[in-house]
Amino acid sequence: MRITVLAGGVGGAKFLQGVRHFATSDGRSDEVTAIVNTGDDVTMHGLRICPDLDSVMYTLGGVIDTERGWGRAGETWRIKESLAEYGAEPSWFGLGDLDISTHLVRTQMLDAGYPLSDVTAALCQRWQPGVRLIPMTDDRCETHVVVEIDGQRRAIHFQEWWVRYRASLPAHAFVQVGLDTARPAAGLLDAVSETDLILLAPSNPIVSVDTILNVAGVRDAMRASSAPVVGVSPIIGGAPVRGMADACLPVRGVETSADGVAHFYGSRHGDGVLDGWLIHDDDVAELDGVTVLARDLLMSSVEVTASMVADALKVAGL
Ligand code: FO1
Repeated sequence: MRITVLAGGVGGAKFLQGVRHFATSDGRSDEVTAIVNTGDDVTMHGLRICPDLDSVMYTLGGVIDTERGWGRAGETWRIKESLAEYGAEPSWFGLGDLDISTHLVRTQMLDAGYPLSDVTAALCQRWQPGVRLIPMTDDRCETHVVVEIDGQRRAIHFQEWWVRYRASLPAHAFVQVGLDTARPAAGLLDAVSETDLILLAPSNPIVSVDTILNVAGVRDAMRASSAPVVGVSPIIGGAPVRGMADACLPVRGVETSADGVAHFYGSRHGDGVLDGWLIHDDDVAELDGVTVLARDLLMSSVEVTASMVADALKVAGL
């Protein structure tokens, strides 16, 4: 079986660990492809940084700092300290010494003309994630957030809003610079049309999953695919499992609930993408034409997360 997952960073990476476990357990040898959000990408200190791709790659490669959820385990910060001594900005964003090697290789390859999808494949040669990682686009596309600072309305990079301000500045809008001309990365549309099951990871619905869906042709390819689409709710008991999705959902008028997110993704029978929706035991959701299943959605172990994939198959009638 071929399984394609749309994913963001930390939550997406954890979910993919369970998908990979499912795909390799009980004698299975399913092929897993992850289509990863690149709207969080940014250039700092001349280096191209792809936080979601790296969180997925490091997590599946077994070298993530599990406490932070980003960057390498056993990291040191000598370069960050040295940059601070120069007064080099931004000082609010930390690049670890080990992590910088990834950004150096990526930046060199991009500068040499390789597309991000090839660069990602090359980096994955090193970490062997066991899942094919495809960035949503090879084109530059970066999420910005419209906020008010000192009475002035300004658009700042998503990383500045998320990391520097901890999403505490009220967001008026998200603007995805470059998204209107971004084309799906090589292999992406095939991974959607030539698959048996599509999963929406419990990632941030607005700045991760919807960003991927909004790359030209992706939503249409999902709606046209013969593979069922099953989403996993990132909201448990009315709050995001992790991250600060509740700072993003209201910006797009979405209620922070399993039902609100289900309606945001929409049913494939309407103008949305979902055939199935997994929600947590205590939550409720109802959407015409979408099979809803309530179960434990806390990713407490890879086995529990893998059992979500088994339930997604049931919901999809596979
Ligand atoms: N998150 C932080 O909270 N502080 C940081 O200094 C920081 C640095 C960083 C460097 C590389 C990288 O790949 C990720 C990094 N992150 C950092 C995490 C990340 O930027 C965000 O959590 C995501 O973009 C939101 O999904």
